[in-house]
Amino acid sequence: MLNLTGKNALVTGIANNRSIAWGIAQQLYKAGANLGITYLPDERGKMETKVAELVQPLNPSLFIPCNVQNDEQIQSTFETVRDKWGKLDILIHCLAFANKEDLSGDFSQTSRSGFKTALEISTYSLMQLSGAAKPLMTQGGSIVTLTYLGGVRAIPNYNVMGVAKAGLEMSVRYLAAELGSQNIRVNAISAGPIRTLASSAVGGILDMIHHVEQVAPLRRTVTQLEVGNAAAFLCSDLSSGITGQVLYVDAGYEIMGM
Ligand code: NAD
Ligand code: 0WE
Repeated sequence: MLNLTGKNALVTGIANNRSIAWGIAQQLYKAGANLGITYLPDERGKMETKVAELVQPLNPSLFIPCNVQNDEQIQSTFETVRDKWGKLDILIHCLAFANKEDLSGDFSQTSRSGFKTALEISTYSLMQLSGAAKPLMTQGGSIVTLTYLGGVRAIPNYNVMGVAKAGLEMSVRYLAAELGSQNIRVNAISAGPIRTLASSAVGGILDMIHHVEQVAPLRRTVTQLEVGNAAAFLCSDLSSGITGQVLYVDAGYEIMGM
C-alpha cells in the first residue's frame, strides 16, 4: 500500500489553495509524510502569512522562504533540512515563471532577458535544488517535477515556457542517470491544464480547458488532487522501478491525434 510514514518531504511551489503543489502536499500528508514547505517570499511578507495559514492543517515541521533566483536562500533551505531532519527523502519541484509578455505574441520576438528568466526559474532550478538535495538523500530518494505538453508540442502562446519545459524534461533524464546509483529517482508529471494562479493569468486558458473537455478520452480536465495522487505514487516504494520518466496526468489528452 501507499505509505510515506517516516519520509521527509520538501514541497516547493505553494502560492494558494489552487496551486498544484497544494494538491501534492495534501496527498503526501495523507500518505503519512512529514512535510517541509518552501514559499516565494515578497517584501511585505504577505505570501508568508497566506501560505502559512493554508498549510497549517498539514503540520509542516519546516516552513522556509526560498526564491530559486537566490543562491543563499537555496543554501540555507538545505542547511535547515540537514540540521532539523538529518535526511531528506522527497523533493517536489513545482514552480515555473516567465514574463507575461513572453506568453503571447511571436515566439521569435522573445527577448534574451525573458529567455534567461524563464529558463533560470523554470529549468535551472530543478538541477540546482536536486544538487543541493543529493547529499541529504542518504537513504535514497524521489524527486518529482511538474511539466506540460507544451514542452513537447507547439501549443499556442506557451512559447518560451515550452523551451523551458523541454529543458526540464531532459534535465529529468540526466538527473535520473546521475542520481540512480544513489537510489535517487527523478521523474516528471505532465499535467493537463488546470486553473491555478499561474494559468489563470494566461489569456485563453478557459478555452483550452474547454477544448480538453471535448477531446480528452476522459472528457474532462484533471484536478490538483489527482496530480497529487500520482506524485504520492512516484514518491512511494510502489514506483521503486521507475526513474527518468514523464508520467502524463492529463485525462488521456496526450494520446489523441485530433
Ligand atoms: P502556481 O502559480 O500555483 O505555482 C507556481 C509557483 O511558482 C508559485 O508558488 C510561485 O511562488 C512559484 N515561483 C515562481 N517564481 C519562483 C521563484 N523565483 N522561486 C521560488 N518559487 C517561485 O501555479 P501552478 O499551475 O500550480 O504551477 C506549478 C507547476 O505546475 C509549474 O511548474 C507549472 O509549469 C506546472 N504545470 C501547471 C499546469 C497548469 O495548467 N496549471 C499544467 C502543467 C504543469
Ligand atoms: O506552466 C504553466 C504556467 C506557466 C506560467 C504562467 C504565468 C502567468 C503569469 C509561467 N509564468 C507566468 N508568468 C506570469 O506572469 N502552465 C502549464 C499553465 C499554462 O500556461 C500557459 C498555458 C497553460 C496551460 C500559457 C500559454 C498557453 C497555455
